[in-house]
Amino acid sequence: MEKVNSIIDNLPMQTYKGTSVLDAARSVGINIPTLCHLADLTPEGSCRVCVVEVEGVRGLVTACTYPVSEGMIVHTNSAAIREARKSVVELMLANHPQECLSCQRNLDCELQALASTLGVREIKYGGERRQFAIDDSNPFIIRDNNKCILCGRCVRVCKEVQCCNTLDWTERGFNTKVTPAFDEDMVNTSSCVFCGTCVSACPVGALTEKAMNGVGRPDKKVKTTCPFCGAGCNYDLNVKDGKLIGVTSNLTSVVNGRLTCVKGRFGTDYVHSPERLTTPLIKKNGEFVEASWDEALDLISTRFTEIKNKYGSDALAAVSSARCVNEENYIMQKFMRAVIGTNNVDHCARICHAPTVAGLAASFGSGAMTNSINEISQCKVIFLIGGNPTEAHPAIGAKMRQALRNGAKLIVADPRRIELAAKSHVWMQLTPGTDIALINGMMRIILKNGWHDQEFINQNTTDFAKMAEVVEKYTPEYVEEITGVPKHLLFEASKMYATSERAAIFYTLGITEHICGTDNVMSLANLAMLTGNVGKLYSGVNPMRGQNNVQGSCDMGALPNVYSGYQKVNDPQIHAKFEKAWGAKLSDKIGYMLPDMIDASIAGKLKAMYVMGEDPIRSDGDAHHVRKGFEHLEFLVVQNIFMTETGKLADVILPAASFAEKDGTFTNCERRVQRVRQAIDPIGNSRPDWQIIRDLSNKMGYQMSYNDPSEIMDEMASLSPMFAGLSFKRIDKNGLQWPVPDKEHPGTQYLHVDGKFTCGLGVFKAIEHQPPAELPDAEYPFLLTTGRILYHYCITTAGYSKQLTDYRPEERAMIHPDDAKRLNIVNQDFITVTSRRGAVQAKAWVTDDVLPGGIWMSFHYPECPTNEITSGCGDKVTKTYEYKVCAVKVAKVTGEYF
Ligand SMILES: Nc1nc2c(c(=O)[nH]1)N[C@H]1C(S)=C(S)[C@@H](COP(=O)(O)OP(=O)(O)OC[C@H]3O[C@@H](n4cnc5c(=O)[nH]c(N)nc54)[C@H](O)[C@@H]3O)O[C@H]1N2
Ligand SMILES: Nc1nc2c(c(=O)[nH]1)N[C@H]1C(S)=C(S)[C@@H](COP(=O)(O)OP(=O)(O)OC[C@H]3O[C@@H](n4cnc5c(=O)[nH]c(N)nc54)[C@H](O)[C@@H]3O)O[C@H]1N2
Ligand SMILES: [Mo]
Repeated sequence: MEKVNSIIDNLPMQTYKGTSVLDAARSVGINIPTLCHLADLTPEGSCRVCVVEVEGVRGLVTACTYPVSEGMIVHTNSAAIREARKSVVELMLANHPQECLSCQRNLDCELQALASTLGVREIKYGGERRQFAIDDSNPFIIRDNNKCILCGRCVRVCKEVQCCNTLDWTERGFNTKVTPAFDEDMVNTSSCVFCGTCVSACPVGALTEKAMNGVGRPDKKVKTTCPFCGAGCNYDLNVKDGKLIGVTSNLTSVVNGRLTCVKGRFGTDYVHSPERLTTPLIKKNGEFVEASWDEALDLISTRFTEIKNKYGSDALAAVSSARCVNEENYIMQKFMRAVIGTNNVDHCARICHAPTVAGLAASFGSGAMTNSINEISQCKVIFLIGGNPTEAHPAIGAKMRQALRNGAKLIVADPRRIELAAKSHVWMQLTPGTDIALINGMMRIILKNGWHDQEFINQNTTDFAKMAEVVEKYTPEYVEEITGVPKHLLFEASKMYATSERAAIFYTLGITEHICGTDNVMSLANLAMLTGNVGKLYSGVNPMRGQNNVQGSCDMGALPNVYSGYQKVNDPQIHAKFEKAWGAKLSDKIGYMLPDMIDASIAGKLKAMYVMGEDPIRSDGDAHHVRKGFEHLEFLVVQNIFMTETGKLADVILPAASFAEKDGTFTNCERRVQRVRQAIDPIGNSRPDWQIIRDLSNKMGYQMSYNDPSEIMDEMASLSPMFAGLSFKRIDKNGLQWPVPDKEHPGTQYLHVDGKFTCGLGVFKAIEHQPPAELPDAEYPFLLTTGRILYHYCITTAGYSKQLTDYRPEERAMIHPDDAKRLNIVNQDFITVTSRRGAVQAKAWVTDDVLPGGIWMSFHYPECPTNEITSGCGDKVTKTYEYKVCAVKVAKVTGEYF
């Protein structure tokens, strides 16, 4: 890029051509004030506060929009400039309410600060006050247009960052204002997702967080990693008097910048829910009674030891937690392995992305997202299959919309018209459970048209011929018959994906939660290898991992077959290494997977369980069966921040501290290990999970002496080659993306560089279509699919966020208008959805976003325990439940709602 020389306030400088005067000045520490400009938005020059003088140019120019050029001489602080800025601010203040003291932004207002810097003391102009109605129609944001200075930052944030286009200008002249379409309340506009990013951009008190109004300024802000999804956004927890009062953007966040979603910004109020567990509980005569930590841990230590001595180590099992920090997962698996002596440890990856771990490991040698979140907005072609990031990974969804703004092409394969399907170039509305046929069909078209990358295939892969042979029978006609996707759409999608120089695949549970989940994942790996779309920027196979730390729980070895860093428990050398390091006798027998634990308990082989941060009775498929498994146990310990359905069956409840109350790290879906920082003291008598496990271990006679989670990470890094370079110090600022093999390694933005796969050659798999375990029939004619909505999160936590629950209080089951009509169901009617395993009731949401014959429900609401009807069948390889398909019947509730 060409460089130019200029002089700003007598300072000679060299900058890139095209740099604005504002940026050039800032780069050498000259601060030009502005109210409408933000570094991450397109400059607009609307507030005119940043005016400067350019020699040879008449009048003043706005520094944020004026580019530097060769030989330019700029003055930024002359008397004339100061006077001009003062007038601008005086005019703004003239029709701005004079209630600074009662304004939420008092002392944090850019207009107030600027007025003070410019020495504006009195308001010269007798301006008219505007009389707009205040919009507080929603639980999250208050919009007060009277305070708006029309800088347009919120409009641009909404357009350019969240890409929702909710806010825009309406009216003209004095009445100009920023509103949602048709000047509606925010709650009545369908496009607002309450991400609150506009609030982060507002320089004054026109947009504020409802919950933070009247609370006063925070005592401190603590940067941390969000506890909801696996995108790994960072932000500041605002703390006052030892309590969280809200969340604000932290612009140094690598993944998300100022962007947040509604849960991150407004949902962490669960931390202070009155329902939090605050003291250990021991069940006596069927009732929980409060106990001291010593009593509770002594009892667990005694019972675990008895059961181990009586039935053997494998009669005990633990469920670790993808909501807990890495360090807690590491010591949980160490506890089970070194203290109890079993590999029976697993966690919710089993019922989520286990097929990703297994499938990508088999195809590429490494079971994680190949590329990075910040590449997304620059992608040329995105193929989104079986994932709904708008609601499940909102920061990623926003980056996909940014890509669309930048001209990217988007292909979506989803049975529902999700938000991104509506915005896509090709939407393949396939029948659930038919992805292999779809991908095989795409590969056949690509091969027939010669769009594959033969060189990449020859150099970097093996078993191509076997795959190509199987694919041959997946003609467009055959694929249309299986998937319902018209031939021309399959062709368009194949062409778009394969003929672009680079294309990236993103997927989630629509791929993994099937009896053929691992095969589905390997099919996507086939497609990427066939077209050479892996091992370079803006490409790859990218599973969006679900829970905040599900990547980390897997990495830390909370799995029955591997230690931290995916080191196999049955590899003699690894086994010997860990026995030596931990000074314990370890088992080399692969442990139970989560669904096996349930079956083993029913079969009388498993006698005790320790469940940390998971609620299997609500979250696992076929809940009745799961409950039976827990009922059969002799002893159950549940460690959680709330009482859960599984907790109700426990013998001992241990109250844990939430993410806001402890230090540690979470690993997001792009393999980035980031800090979680303690902002407040543990609530009540609760304790961080790592301390609880450490203390229990010490009671059981195995010494653990960690004083800080960083010591746990150091031990983990010393034993796990792929994480050897990690330490709290190194990840402090931006985190690090693994592999990080040594202390100097900068981390890895994308995997398998230049087609050099972790496993050597990438492996093509020959995969045939496999129908789901349970398909609709005459008795159960509907196909039920389950998943997520934006405003709720899995089962427990978001339910304790008052703000989120107020907004979306109940389950709504999607049903197609044709079916609804036939069954005499109208929107908001109560319906019963019944499967072979049970029945639940919910309100109907009549919409053609679902296919005829399809029902779509979430599993978020305790009043509607969806998993009482889902199937208990699972993926052949990893046992991940087939949550995405089962057969149900539907009826309008005519009698009592149960
Ligand atoms: N708001 C919110 N966000 C969350 C969570 C939450 O509970 N709430 N949970 C987190 C967790 S744990 C996870 S794992 C992720 C999950 O994130 P996602 O997997 O994106 O979420 P889902 O809604 O379960 O399913 C995604 C999509 O798969 C589609 N689908 C269903 N069956 C099929 C199929 O057979 N083929 C194809 N191609 N598509 C299909 C559904 O229509 C749905 O739109 O979200 C994380 N983020
Ligand atoms: N029908 C249907 N069912 C599904 C799915 C689906 O798509 N459809 N998806 C599945 C998927 S992908 C997943 S990941 C699972 C999720 O299933 P779960 O993991 O059971 O879901 P969560 O509600 O996130 O449970 C986490 C628990 O951790 C607790 N918790 C939060 N923070 C902490 C902490 O710091 N310490 C401790 N000790 N506890 C904490 C919460 O209170 C909560 O009870 O659900 C699965 N179930
Ligand atoms: Mo998940």
